Amino acid sequence: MIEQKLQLYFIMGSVNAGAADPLEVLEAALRGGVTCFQLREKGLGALVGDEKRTFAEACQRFCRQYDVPFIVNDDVDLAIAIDADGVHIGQDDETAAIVRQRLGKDKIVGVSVHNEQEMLAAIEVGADYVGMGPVYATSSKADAKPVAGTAFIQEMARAYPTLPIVGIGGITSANFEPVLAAGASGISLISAIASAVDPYSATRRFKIAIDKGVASL
Ligand code: TZP
Ligand code: MG
Repeated sequence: MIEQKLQLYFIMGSVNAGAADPLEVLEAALRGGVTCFQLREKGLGALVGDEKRTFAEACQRFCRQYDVPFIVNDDVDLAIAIDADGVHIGQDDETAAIVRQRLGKDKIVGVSVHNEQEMLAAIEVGADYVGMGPVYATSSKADAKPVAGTAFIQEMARAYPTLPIVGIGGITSANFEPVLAAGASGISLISAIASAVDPYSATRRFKIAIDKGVASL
């Protein structure tokens, strides 16, 4: 079930790990129990070309070891070239319809949506999940939209219960519960894991809290 895979969704690019080795951070997150991983190679110093592909393949190998889906942000060509499990796109990227066509029906297609019209379009093209945010303030995305809170998640989860939602933006172990309570299937995180002093322990804390809490939500 895709919902289970979305529960604890880690997103990272090589620049998000700070002074740490990003592959070590990913390995720690996988050991800690993340259920999905998205390579989002963006921002100043981001890898491109062959270096990006080599890094992507290394991330993919780790994800396979842990049986965790490996999703590529934006870069459909790369996803196809290395046979990634899926692609996540925003509204300014290649359209979801084209991405679905290029990837085929068995791959995961995730779309960021910010209003009902975009939600309906995502349903229409057969997206597997939608991302909504930023739920809280974030410094991980330079061009992030205004903080949205959890109201939109709740509204869309009630109106369109068949399309899984993940919340994103500023989510921490202290504030993730309202996101799930609003009806999201999962939380996606960059800094709460990638910038943690101990990414393994940070992930474990989320994992334990989610596993404990999900039944009661
Ligand atoms: N899209 C909306 S907010 C965001 C993205 C990619 C960044 C989330 O990063 P963090 O560190 O979990 O706030
Ligand atoms: Mg994008």
